[in-house]
Amino acid sequence: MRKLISSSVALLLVLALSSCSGGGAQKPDAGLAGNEAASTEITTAAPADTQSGTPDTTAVTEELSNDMEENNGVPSITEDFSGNELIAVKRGSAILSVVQDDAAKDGRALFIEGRKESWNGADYKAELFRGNEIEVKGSFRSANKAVRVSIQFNVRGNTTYNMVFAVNTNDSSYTAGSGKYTIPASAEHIVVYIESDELKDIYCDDFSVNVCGDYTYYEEAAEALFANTSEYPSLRDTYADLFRIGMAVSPTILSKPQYAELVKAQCSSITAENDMKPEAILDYGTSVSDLDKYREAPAMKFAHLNVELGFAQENGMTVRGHTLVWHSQTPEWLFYKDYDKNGELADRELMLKRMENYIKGMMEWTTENYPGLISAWDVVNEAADDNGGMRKSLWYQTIGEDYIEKAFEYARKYAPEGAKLFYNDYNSYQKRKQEDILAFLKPVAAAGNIDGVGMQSHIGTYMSINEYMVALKKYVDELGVEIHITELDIGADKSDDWEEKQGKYFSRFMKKIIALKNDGVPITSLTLWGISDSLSWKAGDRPLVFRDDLSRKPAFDAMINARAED
Ligand code: 9MR
Repeated sequence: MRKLISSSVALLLVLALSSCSGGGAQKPDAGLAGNEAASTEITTAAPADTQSGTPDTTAVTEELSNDMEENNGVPSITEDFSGNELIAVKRGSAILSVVQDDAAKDGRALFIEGRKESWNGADYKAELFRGNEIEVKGSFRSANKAVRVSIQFNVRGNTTYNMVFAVNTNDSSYTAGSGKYTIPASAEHIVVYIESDELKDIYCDDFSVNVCGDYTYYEEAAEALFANTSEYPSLRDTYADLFRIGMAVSPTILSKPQYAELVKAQCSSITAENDMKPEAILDYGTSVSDLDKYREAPAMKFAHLNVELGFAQENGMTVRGHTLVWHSQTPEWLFYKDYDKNGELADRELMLKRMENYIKGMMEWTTENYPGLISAWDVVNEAADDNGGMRKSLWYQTIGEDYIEKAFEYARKYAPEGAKLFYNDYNSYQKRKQEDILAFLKPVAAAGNIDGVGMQSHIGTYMSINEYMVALKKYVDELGVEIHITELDIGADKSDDWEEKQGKYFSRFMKKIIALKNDGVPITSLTLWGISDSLSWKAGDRPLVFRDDLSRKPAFDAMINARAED
């Protein structure tokens, strides 16, 4: 038997068949009130405009319906590639075929070639699995270091991408992997797909998607309702006498009244989650159109910034300018002499000019159009290498190890009065990483060119709060700077009472922050990296303070209540 749920909650049958090991009782109405236990992640891999468009859900319904008839009404995708028919369809530029492959179990495998972007690969349409926990399995061989199986779907008009599992691959033999994932009942256009960060070919054998536990059939996506947030206490007001409260936002978020109202009520600061990064600002077409004009000063585009900066201005908020000099989300062409990745890297002098002109351009445009709005700039982001020392980024390779000093020197030169200059990094509470950061920031501090350290704080309930607080204070003591907590999210564990545990952790974390502030440690801003769990870049860890329907998690109440006792 199976259970049918349409958006009006008409239901039929419940099914006993469990095709996924470890499957337990389901939450059939998860998501009807928008309170999905979703675990989604917006990956960095695919710019929104290059993701494959809306999947053809009619086709999947037919394909899977046939399969369901043979499987007591439970959808199931199983491909061993023994025939020539494929359930998989190409994703992006990938080309799919079934090939003979001696390394494969039955000598045949799916071959994925022609991949031009990391998200290119093979799609499996998975609409009928809506609202259910699924288990995905597959075996892969590839010269890429790893192959990932991910899921994509839309909820409330936002597309989310999340990893289901990844396997480390090698070119000679197959490596099997599997992962489970609970798809929200309000999800639409659901696709499970094979991808890889590297672009080499991928072989896949024995791919399957099965339901864990009892199957519930959702005829259509459950309506994704929002909670009424208008009566919530305000973080902005609660912390007004201590520090600013911010959130990372995007134009999509701000275009939806429910999100925008919440941001207005809760925040005194925002950070553009992606729009102020070099890849959003630099204009390749114009830069290469006239090399004589743009060689030293790459062309820049700003119009899109009006959404986020305009919103902040209208609502009396400040903005953290994130970020100027970063190894990531900075187009590679910027580092080549003629902006041509097949040509020579630019030399130090040329890159210094480009860096200076880029920083100047950002400061000038924002000051002219939004005077006084940007309260802080993340001048350099993530320059410390996870394995120690400085990251050998293209900035480092082209300019040398004083590129950080230079970036701050230029930032100071062009920053308007009052705009603070920050270094921003993740895991910056870890001892070894902190030593590296302090080492390269000391000359910057000595030159008087840095005002603050941003502790990103993508953490989890495993982290030692004490270690974090000691590190925070050390930045202040050794560099004479102020502190912004710039990207706070606290991943939850997988236990049944994860929300309560996470709430308690938020409570302990915030109480310590408040205590430090009350002791005179200059913590001047705290920004949450997003609004609701499914929209977080780390959605699988459900790290934020609002659920997807914007109902408040214990973490939100913990942030409010932490002030009651100080
Ligand atoms: O949240 C951002 C996500 O939407 C982007 O895809 C990703 C790309 O790198 O960047 C995320 O934000 C990062 C921030 O800019 C710097 N610190 C780490 C954040 C999470 O990856």
